[in-house]
Amino acid sequence: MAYQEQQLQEISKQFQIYGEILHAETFKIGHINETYSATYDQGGMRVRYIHQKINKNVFKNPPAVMKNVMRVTTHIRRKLEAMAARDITRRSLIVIPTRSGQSFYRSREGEYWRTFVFVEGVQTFESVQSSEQAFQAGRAFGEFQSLLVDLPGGRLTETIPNFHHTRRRFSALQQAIQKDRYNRAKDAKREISFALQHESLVDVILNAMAKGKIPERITHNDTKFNNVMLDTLTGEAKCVVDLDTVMPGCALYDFGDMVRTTTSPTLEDEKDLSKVKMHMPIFKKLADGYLSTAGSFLTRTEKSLLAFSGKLITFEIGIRFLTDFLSGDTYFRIHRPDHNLDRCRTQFKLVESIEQQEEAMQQFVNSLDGKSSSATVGGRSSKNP
Ligand code: GN1
Ligand code: MG
Repeated sequence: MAYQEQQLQEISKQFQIYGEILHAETFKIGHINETYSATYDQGGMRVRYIHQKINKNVFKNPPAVMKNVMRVTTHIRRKLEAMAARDITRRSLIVIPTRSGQSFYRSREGEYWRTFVFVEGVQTFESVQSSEQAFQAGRAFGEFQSLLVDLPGGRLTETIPNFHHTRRRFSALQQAIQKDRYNRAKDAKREISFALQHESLVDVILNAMAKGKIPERITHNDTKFNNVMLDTLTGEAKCVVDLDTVMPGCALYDFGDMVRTTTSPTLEDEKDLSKVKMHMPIFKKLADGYLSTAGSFLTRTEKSLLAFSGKLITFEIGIRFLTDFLSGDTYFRIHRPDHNLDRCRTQFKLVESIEQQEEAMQQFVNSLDGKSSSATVGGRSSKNP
């Protein structure tokens, strides 16, 4: 994925930017979209914008993605304005329209591009540096969910249907194992057996939702720690980014992905598995942060499954990496051979670490809700479903 300067020059002209592009560089290396930061001369000032190409292989309907993003960002901005909040342009993404007033530009080649205001004075991290950062992430994603509880205008589009449908993710893995198109199953025997042994996890939240015990909410669905921008000076969470998967979902999936990406202060593809461990003090701060903003609207059942959700989503992302490894690495961008297998191993190691500490995690979660016994859903212990 080489950076094509000329192409970006062309793209930049499509948007309502009152400046001349000076230079651009590849920005965050996510697994899916292509992202560039571009510096412009705007009336003698240097101003930056983000240009991003939407991955059509993953997002089949980019206009629907952008419609969701517009609805969500506009609503959040209005609410922040109504609260007379400060620093609003650093607290929610701002989409720059095209010259014809659209939220995205479709190039001649049929590629979809969008542009955001570059938020200055913030940093993102690939792994947590302190438990306070986990608190900030929890607070920011909880606030994001809470600002969207009253989004008007009907249900958001499911930009990737069944995104966190863990049963379907599990079935996809079973199929990939069966096909073994690249003859890679032999290299992932332990991971495959770990995955198959954990099948009982996959229906717990789905069943609770199907029975109406857990409500559908508007959720972010990709609450990786590197999707929170922290103020460089104060460390405070300013803005959550990567809104492509904001859609109807389950609040627990968001919390679960925060557990996955904050409680072990290691990279997602850490090869030294002895370093991969769920840190209880970080989990506590994360839960405190999340409940400080989401606590008021979450139900008791949702709260009772917070610890479990961490295990589930870590497992889910682990099986997605494993499926992609077995299927020839067509979904997640890789940077070395076996990268998806390494990512899977890291996730499964974290699942094990969560299992070892799950009782303590559950006790902590219960104590937050003023309860002492392990919560149950559908008559089953949530810590050992
Ligand atoms: C993908 O591209 P990125 O890094 O924002 C993926 C998430 C995974 C994540 C794992 C649309 O997110 O679901 O949790 O990788 N996004 C999509 O790092 O599939
Ligand atoms: Mg993403």
